[in-house]
Amino acid sequence: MATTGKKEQSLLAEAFHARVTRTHGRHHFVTDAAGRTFEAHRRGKKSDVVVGDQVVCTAAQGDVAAIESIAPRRNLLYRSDEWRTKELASNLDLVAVVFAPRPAFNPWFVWKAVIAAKTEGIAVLLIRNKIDMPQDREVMDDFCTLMHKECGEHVVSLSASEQPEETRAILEENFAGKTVLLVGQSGMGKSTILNDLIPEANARTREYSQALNLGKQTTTTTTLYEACFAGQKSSIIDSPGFQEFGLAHVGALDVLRAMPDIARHVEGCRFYNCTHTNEPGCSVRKALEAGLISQARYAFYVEMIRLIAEQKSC
Ligand SMILES: Nc1nc2c(ncn2[C@@H]2O[C@H](COP(=O)(O)OP(=O)(O)OP(=O)(O)O)[C@@H](O)[C@H]2O)c(=O)[nH]1
Ligand SMILES: [Mg+2]
Ligand SMILES: [Zn+2]
Repeated sequence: MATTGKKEQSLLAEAFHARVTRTHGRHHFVTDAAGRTFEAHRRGKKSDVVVGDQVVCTAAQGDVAAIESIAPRRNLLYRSDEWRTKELASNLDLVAVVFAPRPAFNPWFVWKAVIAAKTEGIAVLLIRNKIDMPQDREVMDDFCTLMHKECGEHVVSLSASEQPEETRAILEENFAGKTVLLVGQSGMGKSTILNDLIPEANARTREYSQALNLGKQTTTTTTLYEACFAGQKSSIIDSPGFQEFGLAHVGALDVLRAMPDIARHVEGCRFYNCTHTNEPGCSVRKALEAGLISQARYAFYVEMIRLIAEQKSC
């Protein structure tokens, strides 16, 4: 991403609208409607800028613009634990959750990402990557069937490194006209997917075993890239992988709303405020016993509810 030259900087004298395309500590980068990219600092000491934000900038000192204000966000995807909140990106049309058999398949990560996105009202696409790998094939097949059939999620399967053309065809169709955030654990292939779709991005990718040995992700900053898919302006945001999708900010209703495979059985519970964990006369547990709900999904649900109850009692 090139910053602008001297000539264009004179244009900064006037206030202008732009979108935040990268943040790195207190250094931000914004791109205006004409596609020009500037470094920009937030006015004052605020550190509330997130990739995807629509902002108004003015010229500050030298060749750095000043972010004066942030437009109200349509949505903000974030994760959180007891102590802190980590914003991922804002104003999204789609959260694409990337998972693969290696370095490690973790269904709970995917399920949590789905809850986080749905809590913010953002659509989800599940991307099963590395279908060329033989490991855990059946487990992954069952997982995808469950997510599609029982949870109504849209799942696509691809091999970003081995079949870049097919990957591009599948994803261009799903990403056209949208601002899409790629999320997933480190090494799942997010940056490889980005490079398939936008070769100019030239994002760094790395053998995950190496990456994990070093104990850090290959991608270190969240960055938005613009593209044109199917004749429509589209954006892809690549983000650094992380291991745990903390959901300290969600409530029991958010969890249930994002889990239709459980929620469809709640009618008929004896108690109107049934948590579906241990109450008598619970129709969710009845459905579980009848084999209508996946044991793994139910165990996940119970753990989410337990964590929420634990936070409330603190
Ligand atoms: N076998 C196989 N390997 C893949 C595939 N896609 C990506 N990889 C490899 O997986 C490794 C990790 O890919 P990256 O794209 O760097 O993963 P990432 O999700 O961006 O990782 P972070 O930036 O650390 O979050 C690289 O060695 C890729 O070549 C695939 O479809 N099949
Ligand atoms: Mg990456
Ligand atoms: Zn119940």
